[in-house]
Amino acid sequence: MQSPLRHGRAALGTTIAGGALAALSQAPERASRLLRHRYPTVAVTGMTGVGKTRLADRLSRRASAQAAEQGTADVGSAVMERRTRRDARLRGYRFRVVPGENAATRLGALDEVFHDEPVDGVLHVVANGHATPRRTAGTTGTGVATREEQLAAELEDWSITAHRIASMAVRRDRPTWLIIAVTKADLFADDVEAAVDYYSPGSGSPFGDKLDELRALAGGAKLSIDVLPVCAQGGGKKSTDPSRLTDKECTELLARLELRMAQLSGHV
Ligand SMILES: Nc1nc2c(ncn2[C@@H]2O[C@H](COP(=O)(O)OP(=O)(O)O)[C@@H](O)[C@H]2O)c(=O)[nH]1
Ligand SMILES: [Mg+2]
Repeated sequence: MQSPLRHGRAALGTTIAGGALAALSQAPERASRLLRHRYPTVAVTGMTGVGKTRLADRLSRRASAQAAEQGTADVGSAVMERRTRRDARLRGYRFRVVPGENAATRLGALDEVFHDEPVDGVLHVVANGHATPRRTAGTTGTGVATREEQLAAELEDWSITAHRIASMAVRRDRPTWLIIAVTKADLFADDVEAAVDYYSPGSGSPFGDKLDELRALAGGAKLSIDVLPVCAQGGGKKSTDPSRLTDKECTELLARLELRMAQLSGHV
């Protein structure tokens, strides 16, 4: 007669073997789930010149400041930029910077991040009307556009992106997070609160109304929305001008944004 112990062992062995086989067949799926958990994908959207590349570079600790200072950085990239942030605990983000308007590759990039390989979170970048106008080919000097024109263009750009986010959010079970990053805060240090209000749900502003629409479409439980001021480059080393932000203040804003992203991604 078989001892209960041996029987138990045999059963245990089978279970382990079965478990290992099952694990093996699920390996790719499990690996991708682990990758998504540790390195969630983040779409970085917003119109040309608002500061998407700069912000993604700061968040991924990539040194683009030098390129910008040397004048080699190209405002308004036509291709989707990919950046990965890794921290010491093997957690981070995979950023996908979607080209702004004017780029022929924009629609494909929007399809990719919101449909083909839907992202976990969205960082929509706005600049309170301080987007750097893109130069028209063949001309020199910076392009000109009033702040009102810039805000109108931002709103139009946001309408398109918001619809994509809504359709992605309704298709999935897990919630999607959205952060409106109000960047270049160093340029409007005295008006940061007013700017954040303008970009907030329920504010009654044109942008706020669009956010309310998005929330209604996606369903409140399926979409979390945060609005955070940030700046990707300091307002000056040790600014004594109270209307500008210091490098330190910018770094603090960036840290707050990073903390929120970490919370939303379950990293902390
Ligand atoms: N003052 C200031 N300028 C910024 C900031 N972020 C980006 N810029 C500048 O704005 C311009 C556009 O930035 P970029 O990241 O290329 O915009 P993108 O077209 O959205 O990728 C560049 O000249 C940047 O140096 C910021 O936080 N503060
Ligand atoms: Mg760019």
